[in-house]
Amino acid sequence: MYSPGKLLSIIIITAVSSASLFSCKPKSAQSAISGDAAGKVYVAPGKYDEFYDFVSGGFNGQIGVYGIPSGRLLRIIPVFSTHPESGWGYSEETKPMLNTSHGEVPWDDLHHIALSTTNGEHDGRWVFANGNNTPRIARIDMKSFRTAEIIEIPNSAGNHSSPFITENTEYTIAGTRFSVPIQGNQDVAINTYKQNFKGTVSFIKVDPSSGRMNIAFQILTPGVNFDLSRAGKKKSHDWFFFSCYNSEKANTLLEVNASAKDKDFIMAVNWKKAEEYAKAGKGKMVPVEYAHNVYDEKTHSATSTIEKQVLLLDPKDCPDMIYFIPCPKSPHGTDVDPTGEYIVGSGKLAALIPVFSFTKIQQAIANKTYDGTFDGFPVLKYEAVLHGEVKKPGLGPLHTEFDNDGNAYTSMFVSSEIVKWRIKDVTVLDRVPTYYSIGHLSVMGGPTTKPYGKYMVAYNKITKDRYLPTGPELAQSAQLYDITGEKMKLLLDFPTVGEPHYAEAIPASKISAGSIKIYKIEENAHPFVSKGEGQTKVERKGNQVHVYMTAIRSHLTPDNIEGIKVGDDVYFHVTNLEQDWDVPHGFAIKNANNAEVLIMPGETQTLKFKADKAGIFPFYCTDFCSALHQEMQGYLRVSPTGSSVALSWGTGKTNPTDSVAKGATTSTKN
Ligand code: K7E
Ligand code: CUA
Repeated sequence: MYSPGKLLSIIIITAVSSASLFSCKPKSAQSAISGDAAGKVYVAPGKYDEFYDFVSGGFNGQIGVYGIPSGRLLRIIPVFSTHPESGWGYSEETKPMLNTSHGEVPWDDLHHIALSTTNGEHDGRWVFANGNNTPRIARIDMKSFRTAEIIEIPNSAGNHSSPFITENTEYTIAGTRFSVPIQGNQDVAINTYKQNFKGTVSFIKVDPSSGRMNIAFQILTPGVNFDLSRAGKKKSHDWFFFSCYNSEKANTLLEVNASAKDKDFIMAVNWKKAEEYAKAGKGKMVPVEYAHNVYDEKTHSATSTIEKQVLLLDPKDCPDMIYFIPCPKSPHGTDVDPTGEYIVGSGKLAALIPVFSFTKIQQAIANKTYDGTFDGFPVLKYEAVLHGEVKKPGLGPLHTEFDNDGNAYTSMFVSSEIVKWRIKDVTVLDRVPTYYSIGHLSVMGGPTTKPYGKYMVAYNKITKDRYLPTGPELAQSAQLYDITGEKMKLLLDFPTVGEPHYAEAIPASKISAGSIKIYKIEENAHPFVSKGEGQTKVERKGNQVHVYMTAIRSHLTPDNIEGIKVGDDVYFHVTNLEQDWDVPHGFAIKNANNAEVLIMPGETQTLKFKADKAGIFPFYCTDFCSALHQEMQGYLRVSPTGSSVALSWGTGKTNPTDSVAKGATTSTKN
């Protein structure tokens, strides 16, 4: 408890210190652009970009895909948020993807991207992304640019230090930003934090051929806040590093109370050892509930399964698995260089950047060069594991990326700049302003064992005067830099969708050739598919009506449907019969409490419509697919409950009610 006087002084200190935490504007706001900048980012009409950049959308819950160096937005991939443009989360097939142990959660806060790697290099297969709020990890297929799987993380809250991956994508991981009561009675007083709140880090196994995720094990940890993490590489392959703040274990006014200590920690986990302990039966299966949602490209449908248990390792039973490394002042990013030897901790409030040596960490462990314990875990002696400190780098270091020449690039939130420094002798080489308040940054291939370098992108938190005003909210922004020379050079500003956090770019050549163009209609195993207009029909099952519909330029079959009654649920199962690239059809119906569905060639998607009033309800194709797209339309007749209008349907007949319940379909020719 604080005395009123002390509390007041804390508040004053907070006010003063937070003022300095707000970013300061770089002095020369109009940046020096060299004459050749435009040429370096110009991608001529009809030409392709060199890199795909997968950019987190933050609070929009999606991923934006941009071309680099042009900064052109190529695609938005819906992940944790419903997306009316494509019907993601609105179609019957995709609704299960957003299911959780708490039912449908149609939004999340997506911060981090991890592209799958083999031997530490991009393999062009999957993109992993985290949902912060309702802990989840998604896997996106780079062939289809679609979310293929979402797994909920139990025993977790605020899944922020996620979904970083090991070198061969053996695991993707999830660490709790919020510690919470884990297992047992969770209805406890918040001020019992120190006794009752714990963290966990989860290791999610990724099947090497299918990409399927499964929670292999979780590790119970002290009740700190895990912020970020990175796997080791090469010599440090077996290790994972998690930055944590709030080692004070405060549960209120963290702004002050979690900044009390001079140092927090990076937690080093020997995951190989953890794997062995798990295999040796050291863990305990504990009851949980979490959703595991998988999208099947053959049935064009997702399933959601609620899983009931998870393997929890208590480090008390698993010696030599976890060590704590002191790290100044609430570290945010913890980043591992391409050689795997250096681990960079970025203390948000620190005036220097510590660089730790993996070799020294191993020596300190072997020699037990400890500096006491934290919650019973050995704390390695700071000086013993330190490679060096980058002195006076700037204010508010957040994240570090690397090139292939032994240099590191650290984003400085408070002083709004990127600082380039040499790892070998921790010497600052160059600095460039960012506009403004940079969060993450991304060097092409920066987190791999062989960074491509060439470009670096800053993802900024504030844009202020960089774009035309658009009311109270301004464009989110990224900035592209040329890093081929000794000096970093600003090339381009480009707005992004949502709030960008981490992003990762991959050479276009690693993905573009494998990109799916169509789904083969003969492989369509959707239970309500119509593989030709001859298979279209309308079936009533109680008050459910299933419309087996097809779409092909430029008509829907059937396009006249009668015999629907108020109170019916009508399911439009629309199959796109096209087998040409880039010919989707859309489907929407007047007054549906729903979005459209957008159906790719060869695919089936279902829109549910509740018939709640009698009348005529027009439907149409929403995607301008041909010269006669505007004619791609039809009518649904809804009659009062108990009406005797028979179920009938067809396309190309003037009076479908003539064809009674058998529903002889007369289609126009293919
Ligand atoms: Cu934006 Cu990675 Cu959530 Cu730093 S975190 S900025
Ligand atoms: Cu099909 Cu427009």
